[in-house]
Amino acid sequence: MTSIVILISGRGSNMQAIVRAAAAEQWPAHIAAVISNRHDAQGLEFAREHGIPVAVVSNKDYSTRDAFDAALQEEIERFSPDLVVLAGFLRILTGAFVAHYAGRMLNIHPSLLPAFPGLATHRQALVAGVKNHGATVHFVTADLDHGPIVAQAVVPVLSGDTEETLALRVLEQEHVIYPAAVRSFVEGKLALHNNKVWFGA
Ligand code: NHR
Ligand code: GAR
Repeated sequence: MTSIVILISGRGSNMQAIVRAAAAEQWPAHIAAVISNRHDAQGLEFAREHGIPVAVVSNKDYSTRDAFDAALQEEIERFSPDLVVLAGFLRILTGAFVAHYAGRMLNIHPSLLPAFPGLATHRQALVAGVKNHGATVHFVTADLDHGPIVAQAVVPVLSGDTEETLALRVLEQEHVIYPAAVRSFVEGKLALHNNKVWFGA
């Protein structure tokens, strides 16, 4: 059984998609905890309702990123996870934290990386005038939004799109590719070898 800890900051719809897929498809996995850096994250409610242990480590309680990441790591380690899943988690993580979870931490980013790293990706896409946009699942490395790419989904940018309509089209695809990637990891079909993505049979 692969033990998974999911980190969120808000709505948690990707977390929900993963929790639902794990149950519906009977993955050999256990969602050990959902941890948020914000007390008011909506996703915490869903986790509680589903009997998943929740915890909050508020970045506001720590004066440095190192102190916050140390506290976050301590909380995560209570659940001894094999995999840490960032699902709309909004704090940049320090090199020491990322190194501890090397090869066992995934993120979904709402753009076709390496285009539009950082925040406000849908606005960035509309400003750039790209015809296609999407989402990327990647292993997390110290280099923000530049870790080895696991999966991508492409959606068209349509005339009349706003950040909201575009975000929704991308989010629907996130809910497809993120659970699929996590499933591959728990089935031992996805790993990071020498900083390259390995897919097994
Ligand atoms: N940490 C590392 N080291 N590497 C990555 O690839 C990471 C990461 C932490 C989070 C998610 C990422 C995204 O998918 C992610 C990838 C937050 C910010 C950010 O600027 C940027 C990228 C991502 C997440 N955060 C601000 C900060 O100062 C705070 C913003 C806020 O609190 O609202 O940490 O987009
Ligand atoms: C998702 O679109 C995710 O890709 C994005 O935020 C949304 C979270 O939604 N992540 C980031 O922008 C990370 N910086 P959710 O909380 O409903 O999963």
